[in-house]
Amino acid sequence: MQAVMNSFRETLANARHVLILTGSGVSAESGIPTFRGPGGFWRKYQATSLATPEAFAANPSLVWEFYEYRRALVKKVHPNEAHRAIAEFQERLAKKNRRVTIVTQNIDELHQVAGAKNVLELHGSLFRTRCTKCKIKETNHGIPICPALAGDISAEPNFVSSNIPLDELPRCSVQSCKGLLRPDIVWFGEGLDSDILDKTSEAVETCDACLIVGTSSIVYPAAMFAPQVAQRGVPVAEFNLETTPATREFQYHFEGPCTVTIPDALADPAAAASEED
Ligand code: BV8
Ligand code: ZN
Repeated sequence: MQAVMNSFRETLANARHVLILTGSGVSAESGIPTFRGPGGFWRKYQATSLATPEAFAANPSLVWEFYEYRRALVKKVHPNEAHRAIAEFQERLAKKNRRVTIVTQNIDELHQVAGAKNVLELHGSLFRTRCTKCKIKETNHGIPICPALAGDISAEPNFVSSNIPLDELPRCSVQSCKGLLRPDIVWFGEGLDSDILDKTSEAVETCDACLIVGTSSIVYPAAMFAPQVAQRGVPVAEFNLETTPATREFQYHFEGPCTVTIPDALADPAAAASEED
């Protein structure tokens, strides 16, 4: 294993533009449940059944309770060794005029909290809202996001919904609008932001090394990018607890918790060399 890791580290040492794609597995050890692990449920719902425009239209209170629960949870946790190693790697390469593009499926902003720059959020963020009426997008880190969503939001399986009246859910701050806000998050069946997709495609086309970290590679179009890099003949390394439907596409697969494997892969060769002296 170490010889294989050394060969991948060698690839990174010469790379001019590294693409790092992450999924919920990179935040798992910070205490945020992944989608397909045991934590993929909230109350009696599959997370993915609430992450849809239909669910929001049918019961906006329930969907806001789901997202406020996750906003409050994320505010209580911290980036882990994998987030930090990725941010430090990006900073170190930037000093040598080499690029590291970070593309995440996560909406927890933990890469940014760890210091990563220009993170491309394929599926949006828990801390941005979009007005369903005037479409204005606003950053919002407030907990609770509105008085009606204050207090401990239950995750108890039998707790159905607080049925918060529409006018007490988050509303647009534009006086003449006051429209109902939604999380600025890409739900199933919704298109991704075209500017984010363009920047991601540019990185897929131009990178000369790629890491894919903590994703089951099930959700599209996010699952398509790393295989596209591999098809260009560029080395791709998958970091996961297990193999995935995409593993066979990649040159490397490093099995284990990413808080162990990612710091090992991204460690500064100069620091390692000076330690040996
Ligand atoms: C679109 C925000 C069209 C919401 C998310 C049938 C076939 C193929 C595709 C489809 C289909 N039916 C429908 C589709 C399309 C659909 C899709 O792909 N569905 C899947 C389920 C089949 N995609 C869409 O709907 C997308 N939009 O196609 O629109 C369109 C186009 C133009 C115009 C209009 C419409 C939109 C998808 C985005 C949905 N939003 N997130 C929210 O978060 O609430 S997706 C959400 O789920 C995440 O963002 C992420 O993308 C996905 C979860 O996946 P992972 O991150 O991989 O997490 P998971 O739990 O699955 O895996 C964790 C991994 O980490 C595991 O492998 C585990 O082993 C590993 N791990 C765990 N711990 C660790 C670890 N690894 C290392 N260390 C550890 N410690
Ligand atoms: Zn508005």
